[in-house]
Amino acid sequence: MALTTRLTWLQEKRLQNHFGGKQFSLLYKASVHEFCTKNLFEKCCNQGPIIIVIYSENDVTGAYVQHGYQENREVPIILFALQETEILEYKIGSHTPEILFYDRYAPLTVFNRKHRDFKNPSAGFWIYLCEKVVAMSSKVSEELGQPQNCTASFQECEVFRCEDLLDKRKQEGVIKLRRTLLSEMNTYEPNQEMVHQIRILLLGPIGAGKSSFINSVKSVFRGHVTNQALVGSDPTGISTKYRTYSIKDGNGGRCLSFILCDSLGLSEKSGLCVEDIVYILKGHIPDRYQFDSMEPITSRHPNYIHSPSLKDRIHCVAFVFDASSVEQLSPEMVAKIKKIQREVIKCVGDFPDIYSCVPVKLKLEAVHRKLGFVLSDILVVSNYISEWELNPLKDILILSALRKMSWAADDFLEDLSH
Ligand SMILES: Nc1nc2c(ncn2[C@@H]2O[C@H](COP(=O)(O)OP(=O)(O)OP(=O)(O)O)[C@@H](O)[C@H]2O)c(=O)[nH]1
Ligand SMILES: [Mg+2]
Repeated sequence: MALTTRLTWLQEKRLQNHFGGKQFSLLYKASVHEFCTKNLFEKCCNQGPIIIVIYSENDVTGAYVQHGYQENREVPIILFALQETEILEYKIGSHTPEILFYDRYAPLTVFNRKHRDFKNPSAGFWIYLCEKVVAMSSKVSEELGQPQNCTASFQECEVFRCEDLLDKRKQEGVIKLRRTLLSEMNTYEPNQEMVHQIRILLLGPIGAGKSSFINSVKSVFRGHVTNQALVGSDPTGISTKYRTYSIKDGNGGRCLSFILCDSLGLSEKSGLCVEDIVYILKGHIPDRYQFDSMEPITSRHPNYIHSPSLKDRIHCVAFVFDASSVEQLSPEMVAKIKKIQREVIKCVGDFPDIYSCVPVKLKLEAVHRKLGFVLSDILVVSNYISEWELNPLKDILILSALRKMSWAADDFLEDLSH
């Protein structure tokens, strides 16, 4: 299921303005990541300020955690209720954000300790994530305009990272850089004029964000958020066909000089087979080819490209990883990726591989440690997944990644021409 918020556009804008002009990025959604506090804290730890939103039948309530969730650190928490015309709030002072959550599976002693530790018991606001119940003390109910001693079941819980909007000077700088990058990629022409368009293949584990990256690139050039490639979460992979996407300048404009190629995700047991990767790299696999994770393509396939030319080949490979789970890649997956990397080097040459991840700087080190690639080749992007509008900062990351990929393809073409 795609990670999209339940907040309406208006609700999101009102909350963003209320908490000082923030930008929201959805980190956790209970119906996707399970109603489980462990998952919630894993996704939301060290992300800076966060906002927790609880959706009950008639109400939207929640908590704004100004300094974010850091394990066992006390931070100011503001409870809120989103009303028709206003947002009611109640500051409960400094607490560890864990104080808000009670997991059914936590031993009773933890629950008791939590309540005893709560310095201001009148400020009670408890989210029973597993049971989908939110409870408030009478003081909180009163302050938030809720029925007295309110205990309500809820359907959804979402947590967003809240980023500060930039001041005017920085904003202008970002917009200028975005314009420069956009024009650079709009006018980009492959090195050596050996091909008209470079082909960039995205590889990575199932659910890493390959198709979302393609949608993000398309959105940047189209000028509004668009979702052509199917995205979502499915253990066996959402994208099962080989798809090549041309990128157009604006709506229906000319095709730009790069094609992004999407494939079936990698997985320990099934997923994309290494043999098929070699066929893709050499240009034998046609657009819309339906992968079979048990058997690679053969030359008997009706659309098999028998004599691929340079334009059909892959000129750059970008590995995509989800930064929130890159540390948990299994040894089998790491071994598979390293094997693929060796194949890529054999077929495409020894040019830098590009790694795209969501924006958590520390993660770069983790990817570097785990897979052994040069830090400068690891790029950070944040895809358009639940946004309503384009964001120049996101665009800069996406365009910079694309620019680096085009440089890598140029290096490859230059190598061939010597
Ligand atoms: N928070 C966050 N979530 C993302 C980002 N990019 C993708 N996602 C989410 O990750 C999930 C998988 O994204 P996809 O783009 O379908 O991933 P994929 O690699 O194409 O997956 P398969 O086709 O199944 O192999 C979706 O729920 C996306 O909303 C991102 O930059 N940030
Ligand atoms: Mg996909």
